[in-house]
Parts: sequence; C-alpha cells; structure tokens
Amino acid sequence: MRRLTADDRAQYERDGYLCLPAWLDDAWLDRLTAVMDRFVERSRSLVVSTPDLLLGPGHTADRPMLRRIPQTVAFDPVFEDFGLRGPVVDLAEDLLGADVRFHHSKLNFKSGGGGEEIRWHQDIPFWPHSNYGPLTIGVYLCDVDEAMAPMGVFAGSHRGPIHALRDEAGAWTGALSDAEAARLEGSDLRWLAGPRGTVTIHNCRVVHGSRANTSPRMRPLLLHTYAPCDALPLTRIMDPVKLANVIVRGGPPAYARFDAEPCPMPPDWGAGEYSSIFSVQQEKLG
Ligand SMILES: O=C(O)CCC(=O)C(=O)O
Repeated sequence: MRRLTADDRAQYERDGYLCLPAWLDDAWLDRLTAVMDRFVERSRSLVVSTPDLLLGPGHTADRPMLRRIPQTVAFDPVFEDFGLRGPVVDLAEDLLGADVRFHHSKLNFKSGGGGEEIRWHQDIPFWPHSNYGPLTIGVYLCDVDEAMAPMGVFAGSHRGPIHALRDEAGAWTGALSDAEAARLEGSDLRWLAGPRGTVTIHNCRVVHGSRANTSPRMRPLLLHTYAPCDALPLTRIMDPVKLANVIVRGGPPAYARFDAEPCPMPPDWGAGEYSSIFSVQQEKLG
C-alpha cells in the first residue's frame, strides 16, 4: 500500500481526483468484506431501514437490495479501525498535510440488478466547510467493471463553479440540474472502474456520480471523507453523528482557514431534514 508521490499529488491538484488500482491489501479487504457480509445477512430479516442499514426499493430476504451503511465507523469496530487508523488515513495525510480530521463515512452498496443511479453532484454543498480542502477516499470491496456502475468523475471540474444542487424553485435536490449537467457535456469524464481494492480519491468540488447498476453483481464502495484540520465544518450532517469530526492525524488547528469563494448551503440537517443522497435524488428527481 504505497504512499503517494509528488506526481500523484500534482495529478490530484490538476484533475481533482486519483485512482489507485488494487491499492488496498488482501488482509484489510478480507476483514472489511467479512463485516460487510454480516450486514448483508442481517438485512434479510429487515423490512424497513434501520439507523445502520438503509434498504433500497424491492428489498426482500431472498434478494437483499441495499443502499448504504451510513457512518460505518459508528457501527462496527473493524470499520472504526479502518476509517480512523487504517492505511487510507496515510493517503489523506499525503494530500492534506499533517493535521487531518475524519468527517464521515459510508458504504454504498449499489446492489446488482437495480442499484440506483447517483446523479451528478459535488459533495461540498452537502456539508460545507470553511475551505475546499476536504476530500473523499473510496475503496471498492470487489472487482468493479464498467457494467457495475463505477464512479464517474469530471476531471478538472473542481476548478469550475460550485452548484447549489437545487431545482429552479430553490428546493434541494442533491444533484446538478439538467441544464447544469448539459454544460458538462464534452468535458473530460472518466469512469473509475478497477479490481478489488482499487482506491478512488476525489476533492469535495469535483462533479461526480454513477449510473444504475444493471449488472447482476453488487458494487460495494466504502467511502471516507477527511478534511485538513483548518477546514472547519459549517453544518452538522446528522444529529448526532458518533465519531464525526475526530482528529486522526496531528492536532487541532491554531487558525481556521477561510476560502473567499462562497459555498451554497444545504437544508438544515440538524433540524432532522437529513436524508441520504439516494433518497433525496430519487424522491425529488425520480
Ligand atoms: O456510490 C457512488 O457511486 C457515488 C457516491 C457518491 O457520490 C456519494 O455518496 O456522494
């Protein structure tokens, strides 16, 4: 599990993302997959979502259709160990510097034969910070080919505008409008497929998303968001979120760093309005 080089860092600055094929070792992948499998098995007895397991449409005991384990670190010690002390924290440090704060995590399943599309969006309007340093590191827990809805990113879009992720009436949709998405046509779209253990890293301003998973295979993507400690979160993402915003490298900042570019604000998650990107996009946009 190599550390990032100066070339990697330059590519991240230029394109806003990195993809590291088969980066995570088998020992970690086996531990994470065993925990994931336990969640999938437990889902068979569920008919409604629980705080630690969001079910998708059409979920049954025989054919689990899962959307997400939110805030994985809060629900299993292996997930906690990985997100707060695992090798992906080294990658965050390589890009963010010595002082790193963990923000949140999730495991997006994208079940086979119907795992839903995630429309084009940027992450930062979901959870604004005082600057645009935060990034998200993803790990594919199985081989992911083009038919399995890998994540797609628009290279360089972190240098473009930040979208409000609202419709024309100003209602939160969690996605770019069709007109905003149309303006990206012809831009440099890259689909980040790769073997088990492939790591994706994207900056919080990069426009990204993924298609519906029409393959019969599940596409589990374990995602962790980290921020430089001088990027202060401006909102809560849920209320309360166990282990959110813990410092995982270095120490607290002596100063907060503010970017001059304004950030669009999401609804007030703290007031109980939080819903996952899956449900808000599916409900509001169909
Ligand atoms: O699971 C994916 O394909 C993309 C995830 C994503 O963009 C998100 O959860 O914000």
